[in-house]
Amino acid sequence: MIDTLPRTPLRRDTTGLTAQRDPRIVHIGLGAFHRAHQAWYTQHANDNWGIIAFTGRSPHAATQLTQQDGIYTLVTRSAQGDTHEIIDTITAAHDGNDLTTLTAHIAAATTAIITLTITEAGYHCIMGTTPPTLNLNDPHIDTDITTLRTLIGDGHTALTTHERRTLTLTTVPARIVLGLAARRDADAWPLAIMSCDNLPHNGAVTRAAITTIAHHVDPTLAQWITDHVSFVDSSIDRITPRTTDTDKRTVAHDTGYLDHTPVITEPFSSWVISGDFPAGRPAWENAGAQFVTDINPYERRKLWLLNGAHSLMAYAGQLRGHTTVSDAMLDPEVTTWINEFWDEAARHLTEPDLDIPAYRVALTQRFTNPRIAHPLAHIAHDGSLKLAARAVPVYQAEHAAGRSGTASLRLLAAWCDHLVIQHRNVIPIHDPNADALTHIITAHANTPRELATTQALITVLDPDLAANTTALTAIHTMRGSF
Ligand code: CS2
Repeated sequence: MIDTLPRTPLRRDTTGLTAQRDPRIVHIGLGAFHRAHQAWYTQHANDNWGIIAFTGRSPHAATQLTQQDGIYTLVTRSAQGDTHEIIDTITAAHDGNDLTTLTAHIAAATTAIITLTITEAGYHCIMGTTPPTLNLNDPHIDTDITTLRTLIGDGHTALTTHERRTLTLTTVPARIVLGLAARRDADAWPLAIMSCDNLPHNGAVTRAAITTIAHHVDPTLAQWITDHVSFVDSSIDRITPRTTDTDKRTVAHDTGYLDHTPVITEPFSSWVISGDFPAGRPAWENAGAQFVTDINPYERRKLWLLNGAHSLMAYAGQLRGHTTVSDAMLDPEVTTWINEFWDEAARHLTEPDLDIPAYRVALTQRFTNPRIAHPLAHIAHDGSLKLAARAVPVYQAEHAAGRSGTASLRLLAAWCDHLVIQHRNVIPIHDPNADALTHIITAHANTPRELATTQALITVLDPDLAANTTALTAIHTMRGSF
């Protein structure tokens, strides 16, 4: 339908953009969130840094963006209306499977920072362990370590260029290890790697994933990484639902440009960063980024209050027939559960700078923006990882303080019910632990509401929690109450 609109193609020459940028950031995970967040901050840092972006899961994103010279429209959508801005910080977009190009850019002396938006699952770490641990039982990691050994490790053989080119690595941490090996060989400067994913201690998780793989391939490389790479923590925030075809038509209509890949986002945005950038960084503070020494309180506030409420709506809200965040917010039962969950979380977010009352008011406004159609089905993905960061720590803090943590456990009860209903409706479970979860539901097909089913599902999320009889009984009792 968009093709019926006679519009000027969105290209650098048609928009008159002439900015020359220094592409000193390599980004992996070219999705809408990166383009609404880090690319926007880099543009508003006003110091001409550019980004070479690689796709995470959908190579198509690179093709689309390349056809538009890397530029796109960012639509900031408030309850009152839309504003449009052309973002031009992405100087090149590549398929993340193109290991030759990725390796060359990671090794380039000009590269100062690698940023990541690869989702919680992309790190292949076991959630909730301190320190974070790479899941070495993950078959993708196992295969990638074997492949890397043929490329850079002790088992290195003289592969032909063709042989090297045909090898694949499916995990992002392994791809980065390959790039860092080339950087070491090129004697390039230290650099920073910064995760922009919703994980607690995301810098430490990234470090664990990358250095553990390197260690299993070539311990001297692991040491080089320890000495030369700074793993930066960041807490990121900007609600950015997927762009729909209707959005594309509206953008073409409103701007006069035919943009095949615009991004729709909310007015609010936040980026809290902690760590060193040994080869420099854009002045992101010019765009409002906050640099702090202790990121933990900010990280917890975001993960528990925003993401926790999102997950609650994704499970309980969908069970009650809602499809978007703003729909679910119109349901008083759902908002009561959110507020109860926020009360529990807020008891453990006591640093005065966090200003929890104002944060809660702002969140309510953001969630109720009726013009942002944020689908709950998408937020519901990867629950076994997300809830480990969003609900379990709040329960643990409540439990340690001698309280029941009922509101946090309700989230887990809603997740169990959601999984059973998905399976019943023949909707595949989207989760890195989907096989285990599906197996449990199938094995308990005649007794989906038995305590044993609840226990088996919660074991996938957190075995210690599943062994806590009081918590398990509370979760089980709340099942079926949505
Ligand atoms: C959401 C997040 O899909 C999800 O899990 O909770 O993507 C959320 O929209 C962002 O973290 C907002 O910054």
